[in-house]
Amino acid sequence: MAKKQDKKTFYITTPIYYASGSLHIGHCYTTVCCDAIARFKRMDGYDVYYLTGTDEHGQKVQSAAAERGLAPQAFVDGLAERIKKLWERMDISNDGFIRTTDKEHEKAVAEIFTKLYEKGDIYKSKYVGKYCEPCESFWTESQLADGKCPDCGREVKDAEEECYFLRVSKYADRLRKLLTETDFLQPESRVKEMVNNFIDKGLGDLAVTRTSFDWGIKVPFDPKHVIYVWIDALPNYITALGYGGDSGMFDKYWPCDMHVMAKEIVRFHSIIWPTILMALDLPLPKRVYGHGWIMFDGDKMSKSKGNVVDPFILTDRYGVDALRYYLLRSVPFGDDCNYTNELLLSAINNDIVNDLGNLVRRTLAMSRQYFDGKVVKPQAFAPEDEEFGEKLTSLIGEVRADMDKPLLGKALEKIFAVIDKANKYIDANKPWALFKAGETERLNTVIYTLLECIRVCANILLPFITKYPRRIFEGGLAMKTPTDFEGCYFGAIDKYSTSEIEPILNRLDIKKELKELEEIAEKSNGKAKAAEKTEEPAPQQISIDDFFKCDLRVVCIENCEKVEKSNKLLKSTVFDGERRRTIVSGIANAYKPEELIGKKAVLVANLKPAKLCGVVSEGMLLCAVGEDGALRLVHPDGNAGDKIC
Ligand code: ME8
Repeated sequence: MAKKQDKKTFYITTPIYYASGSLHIGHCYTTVCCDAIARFKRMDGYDVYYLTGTDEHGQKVQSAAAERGLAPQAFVDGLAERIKKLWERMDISNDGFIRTTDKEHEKAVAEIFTKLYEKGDIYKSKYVGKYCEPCESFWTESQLADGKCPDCGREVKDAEEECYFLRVSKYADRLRKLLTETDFLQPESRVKEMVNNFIDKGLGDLAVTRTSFDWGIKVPFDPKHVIYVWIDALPNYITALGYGGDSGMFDKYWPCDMHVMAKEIVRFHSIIWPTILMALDLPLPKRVYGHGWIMFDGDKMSKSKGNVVDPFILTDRYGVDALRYYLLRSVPFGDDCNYTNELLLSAINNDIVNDLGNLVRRTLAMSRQYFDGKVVKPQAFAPEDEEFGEKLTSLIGEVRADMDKPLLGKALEKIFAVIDKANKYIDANKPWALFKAGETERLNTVIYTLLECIRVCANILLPFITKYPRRIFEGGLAMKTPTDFEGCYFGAIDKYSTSEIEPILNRLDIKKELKELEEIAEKSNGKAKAAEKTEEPAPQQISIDDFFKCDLRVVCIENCEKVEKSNKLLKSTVFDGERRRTIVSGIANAYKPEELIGKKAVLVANLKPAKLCGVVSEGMLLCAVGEDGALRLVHPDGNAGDKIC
C-alpha cells in the first residue's frame, strides 16, 4: 500500500460522457467548470487528479453504431478520439481519461459485480415492465412516451425478464442520513429533489443487468447477462485510480473530493453510487455537485433534440478563452440558464474586449509610450493607489472563498470588478494629462499601479481563461507565467520591462456575427452527419503491413432485404468466392434492397463478426460517405473472391 503523501490531494471528476454522438457546449460546461476548479487547486498547492472519460457500453451506443453500420468498438474508438480532441481544444487539463472499454475497467467492474453478488447486495430476480419487440428493449411504465416505446414510438407489451438487482433498499436509512445530515450533496435544492422524489417514496432495488443486448461487460458467472450502464459507468471513478490493483493511486486520491454533473444524473451519483460504495465498504465521496442545464430556446440542449451548439465552431471564430469565459461567468453554477449567441457575443464585446482587453492594451501602450516599457516601483503611493492596492491584495482570498463553494461566476465577477475599477482609475488619473504636465513621478506611480493590476488579475485568471493571461505574462510583462498565487499581492514587483501584445479579440460586429452564426447553424444542421465526419481527427498514417492486415475481397450480392427492426440497415447475402455470408450495412437510405441484387462490392472479410439489430454481420461492405452523410457502396471491377491489394 502506498503511503499518503504530505501534499494535500484533490480529486475531481466529470461524468463520463456517452460515446454515442458529438459533444456540445453543455458537456463543455461541466468539463470547463471542473477544469477551472482543478487548475485553481493545483495553483493553490494541491496534488490534483482530474478525471474525465467516456461511457462506451450499452444499448444506446450499440444502436448508434448500428445506425452507422459500424461495429461498436470501431464506433466508440472514433468518438473517444474526437472527444479527446475537443478537450484539447478547450484546454482541459485532465490527468486521466477513462474509457469503459478499457480492459482494466472491464475486469474491475466484473470483480465488483461478483463481490456484491457474493455479499448478497446483488441478487437474481425478475424484472417486470414493458417490452418493445422491434427495439428489444425493456422499459418501466414511467419511461414510456404516451404509453409507447420512447425510442421508436411503437406499441409495447407487458413483459418479464430475468435480471440481477442491486439491493438499494437495504441502504435507505444510511442514504437518507447521508443526504439530510451532511453536506454530501450540493446545492441544497438537489437534496430536496432526491429526498422528496426518491427517498420519501421508498427506494426500490435497481435492475443492473440486461439480456436484450450484448455490448457491455458480461456477468462473469452468468454471461448471458450484460452489466447495465450504471453499474458499469459509476465505478469508473475508482477503476480509473486502479481500484483493486496496487498502483497506489486509489489510496492516494480516494475518497473523491468532488463529483460534478448536471441535475439529471444526480440520482445515480447521490443514491446509486453511495449504495455501491457502502456495499463495497469503501469511503464515500466528499461532495457531489449537481449543476443546472444550459438551455436553448427554453429546452435542454441535447444531442437527440438536435438543438446543440458546436464548441468547435465557436472556438474557431472567437477562441477558447472567449468560450471558457462565457461558460464560467454567465452560467450561474447550480441553476439553469438559457444560451443564445447574442449573450455570448455581448459577453465577448463587453467583458473581454472592452474591460479586460482595453485595460491591458492601454496599460501596456502607455508604459511603452511614456517610459519605453521601463517602470519601477515607486517609493510611496497616494491613498487612492494604496486603496486600489489593498483591493488587489485581497482579491485572491475572495476568489478562493467563491471557488470553495464553488461559485465560479461570482469569482470571475470579482476579478472583473477590479478590472472595471482599473479602467476607471485610468480615467480618473488621466495619465496623458500627467505626461503633458511633466508630472513624471506621479505618472510612473499610476502606470506601475496599473501594471500591478493586470499582473495580479492575469495571475488569478489563469485557471479560468488559459491563453490570454499567459500572453500577458510572457509577452506583455516579459515574465514567466506563475504556477501559483504566491505573487498575488500589490507591490510584489520592483521593475517592469513591458512590450505590447496582440489584442485578445477585436470588437465584434454583433449583427454580422449573429447572421453568420445562423447561416453556419443552418448549414451544419442540414448536414449533421457530414459535419460529424469533418470533426473526426486526421487519420493516422499506417504502414503497408497494417494495410495488409485487412482481407479485402470482391463479393457478389446474391440477395438483399431490409432488417426488420431498423430503418437504416440492409441485410445482404454475399458470395466471397468460397462461401456465402450475411452482411449488415447501414445503406437503406441510399438503396432499395432489389437494386443491390447482382451487384459487386468490396468486403472486409476478416472483420470480427458483430451483431446489429439482432443480426450477426460477418464482415463489412466498403462504402463512400456522401456530403449528405448517406453511405454508398464501392463497386469494384473483378470477380467474386478476387483479393484486393
Ligand atoms: O449521462 N447543460 O452521459 P451524457 C449542462 N454517461 N450540462 C450538460 C448538458 C446541458 N445542456 N448536456 C450535457 C451520461 N451536460 C452518462 C454519465 S457518469 C458515471 C455516466 C453534461 O453524455 C452534464 O454534466 O448524457 C450532464 O450530466 C452530462 O453532460 C451528461 O452526459
